[in-house]
Amino acid sequence: FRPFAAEKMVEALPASVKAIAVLDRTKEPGSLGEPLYEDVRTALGEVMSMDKSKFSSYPKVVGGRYGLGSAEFTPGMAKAVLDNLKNQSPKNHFTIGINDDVAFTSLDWDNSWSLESEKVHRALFYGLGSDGTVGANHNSIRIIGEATDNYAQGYFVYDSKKAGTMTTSLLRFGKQKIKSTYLIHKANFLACHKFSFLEKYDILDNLEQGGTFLLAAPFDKAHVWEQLPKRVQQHIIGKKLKFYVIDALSVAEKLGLGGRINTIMQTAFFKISGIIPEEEALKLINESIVHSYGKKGKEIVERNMKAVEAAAAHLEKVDYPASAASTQEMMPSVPGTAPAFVKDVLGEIIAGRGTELPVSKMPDDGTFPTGTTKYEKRNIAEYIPVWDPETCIQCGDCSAVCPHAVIRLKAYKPELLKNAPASFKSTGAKGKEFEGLKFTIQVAPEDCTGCATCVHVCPAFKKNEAGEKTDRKAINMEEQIPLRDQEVINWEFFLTLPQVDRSLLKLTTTKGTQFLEPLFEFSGACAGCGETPYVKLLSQLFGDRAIIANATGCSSIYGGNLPTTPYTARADGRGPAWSNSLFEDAAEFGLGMRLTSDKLSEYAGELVQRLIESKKCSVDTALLENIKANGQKTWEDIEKQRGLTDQLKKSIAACSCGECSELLSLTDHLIRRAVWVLGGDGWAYDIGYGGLDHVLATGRNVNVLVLDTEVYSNTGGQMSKATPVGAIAKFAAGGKSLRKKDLGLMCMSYGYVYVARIALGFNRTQTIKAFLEAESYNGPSIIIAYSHCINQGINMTRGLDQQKAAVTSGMWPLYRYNPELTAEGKNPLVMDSKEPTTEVADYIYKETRFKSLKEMNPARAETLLAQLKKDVDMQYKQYKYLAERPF
Ligand SMILES: Cc1ncc(C[n+]2csc(CCOP(=O)(O)OP(=O)(O)O)c2C)c(N)n1
Ligand code: SF4
Ligand code: SF4
Ligand code: SF4
Repeated sequence: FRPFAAEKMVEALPASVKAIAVLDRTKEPGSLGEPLYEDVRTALGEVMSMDKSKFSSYPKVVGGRYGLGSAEFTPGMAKAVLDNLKNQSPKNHFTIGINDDVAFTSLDWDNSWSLESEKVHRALFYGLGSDGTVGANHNSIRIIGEATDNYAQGYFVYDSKKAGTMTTSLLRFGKQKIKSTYLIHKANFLACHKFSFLEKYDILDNLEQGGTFLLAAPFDKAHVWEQLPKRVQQHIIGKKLKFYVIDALSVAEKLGLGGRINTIMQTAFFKISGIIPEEEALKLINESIVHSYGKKGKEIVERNMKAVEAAAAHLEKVDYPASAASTQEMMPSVPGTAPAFVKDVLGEIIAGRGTELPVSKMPDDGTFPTGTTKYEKRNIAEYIPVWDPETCIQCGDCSAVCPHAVIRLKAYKPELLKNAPASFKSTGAKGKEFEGLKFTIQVAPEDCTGCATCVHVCPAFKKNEAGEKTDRKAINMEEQIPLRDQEVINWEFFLTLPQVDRSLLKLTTTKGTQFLEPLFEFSGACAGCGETPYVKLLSQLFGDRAIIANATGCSSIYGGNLPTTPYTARADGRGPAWSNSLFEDAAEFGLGMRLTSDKLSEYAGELVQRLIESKKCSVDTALLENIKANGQKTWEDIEKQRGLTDQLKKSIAACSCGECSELLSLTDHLIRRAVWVLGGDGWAYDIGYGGLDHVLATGRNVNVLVLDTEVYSNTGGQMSKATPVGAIAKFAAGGKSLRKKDLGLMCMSYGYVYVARIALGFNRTQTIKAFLEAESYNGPSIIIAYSHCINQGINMTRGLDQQKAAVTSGMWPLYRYNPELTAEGKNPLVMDSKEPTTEVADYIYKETRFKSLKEMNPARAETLLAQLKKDVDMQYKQYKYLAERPF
């Protein structure tokens, strides 16, 4: 609004104006008012002082804040602002849209006050993140807007969780222009694309009397009614809704569409709503399928067209009784056992009522507790893994690859089973170190995303009576709903079992690491995400003393999206400290953490030394000497240091000398910390590269983990310098033509940076080794981790197969470059993968990002494949040469 044309603004105001309310979406604490309010007042004052005004007296002018934090601004709020102006002394510096019960600045408003026209169709669609609902509604708007004389409007609300979250599509259609720039509060059509939403969200509250309700459910019209919570039945009966059901998921699965029920639900919507004659609507949907999926290949187009036919055949109208007999109540958004803050604040935000929370409920300093994803209980999996103890070989692979830390193992004393629930499974623990112990693999049923990665990777097949291998494994996906109640009880019991003593574990093995408690759990990443297993492993190995600087990207979103965070703490409260600064400055942010931590521990060490030397207070000198002498090289040493510092805390708390008082706030800094910087390839290869390079060059002990999805994943798949030749990405619509940057090689050139390239899907032991070496190296280290991702267009259950194929085809060679080896006269570069044994084409053409280029432009795809093969060959020779160089 600046430069602000003062005279023009005043000129535009009619002479009859008596009062003005200036609304600003800004909060400028400390100023007299928000910027626009100040400019309006100054403009009026200046014009009036020049006697140029048409007003006889200075109008009343008040200012207020609205829409902060993207809060809604509704007709009811606009009315409240105008009503305020009518008062003799209107409230100034007000807020609208929040309930300010601390400074009492807010105006009251009536949410039910509506300006909606009865002639406008208002439709609400509740979808599951990444089920395609939003994309389908984009198409519906286009179809209706282009094929009819209706005006069309669409708005989409989604939170930042990548999967399993609710997306809301708000669509308006009508013959008259649509000017409503606010959400739909009462719709005449409502579709719920995920049955479990009905248990958690009171969505039918948003449907008006006589409206139409379309539900995707795993039940037919004869059985769906009895599965509904009482509140839902009451809405349907009370509002006399027209109720339709469709088992969209089964239809999609039979057609090979997985969980993508969008086309089916879109067809059902057109069939019921009658906005366009059915035959024409089906034709237009089919055309839009070609438009949307053409680039993804013929097969996907055909499957979706079959889905259109199937939808029309499977849609059923439900007749329902006159009274609600269900005994099922709606589920609370968080369990009743959750801490008060989680129930009163986080639970309300999770339930979608966050904007109704009064200001007094917000934490004074803005900090939110960690370890809160465990209260969300999202129940998004249709199927969950079920363990077969007899078949299991206890390898730990399922747990290692689970992107959501849902499947866990414990070994424990048999007597602890005394109070176990009847359905709790256990068997004898395998391995010498666990002799005499029992072993259990347990799934958190309500936190599982149903990605089936664990089942796919499980190497143990059940044998039949003849001793032949069957297609059943040691874990198998089974329907979640019938298992839920029983497994919730089993999970809760499992949590009461103690963690395995870390000193018993071989931490260089997959199995060993998987007994460690993950301190990163149930994140909102996409089901089957390739990034999160690395973050989880990091949290298992070093979480109790890690400080994490996170670049913006998927990892910052699933790492800390309000209101919950997956970073958690072990029973004694120790867990990772985590923060996200910006996209571009994560390395520098992490370096700052390192320098601060080092400075504080150096100072704490100085104080310990001073106490040793001065002998003036009663602190035990032997204790101080032990603390000083502990090099904290091993985990045991670190735990010992924790015990010693606990003793020290008690001892110095009783002393009032200057050193002791100062040391009291610094004792935690006597414990060795692991600083980790996390981010994606967009950050590390491109936008944050300058900072990353600078930080590595400082030689300080900072560990970097690059989660390389080969695109900017969080923002929908833009090309980065990590994108390989031949892959289609945003900004590389014709397939990338230039070679992937070799970030690892660039970092190796320093000679004093530890560098590793890893792929969990190919070699888990090498992955673990790289983490342990990087952390123990007293200098900068960088690990570049192949991370499969939905943006690559793959079957996410088989993401680890793609990781493996990337390595065996030579596209992603594995290595570790450890500068410490040079001191021993050895070559620092160790190759962990061999000469390519499989074809590049076999790897890439399982991914839509490469496949679609082949379909769109076969000649270019062939040229780029030839180039890719040449690059792969050269890359292998280059690494082989470096790894075999005499030292
Ligand atoms: C300076 C800046 N530019 C753009 C963005 C928007 N943005 C947020 S995350 C992201 C992509 C991150 O990609 P990447 O680093 O590869 O991580 P990934 O999401 O793949 O894990 C972008 C472009 C931003 N936050 N800051
Ligand atoms: S199905 Fe996916 S989320 Fe569930 S336990 Fe297996 S790997 Fe974890
Ligand atoms: S991957 Fe299979 S065999 Fe291995 S521990 Fe898990 S269930 Fe058992
Ligand atoms: S990295 Fe890919 S798969 Fe993982 S959360 Fe981001 S978009 Fe989803």
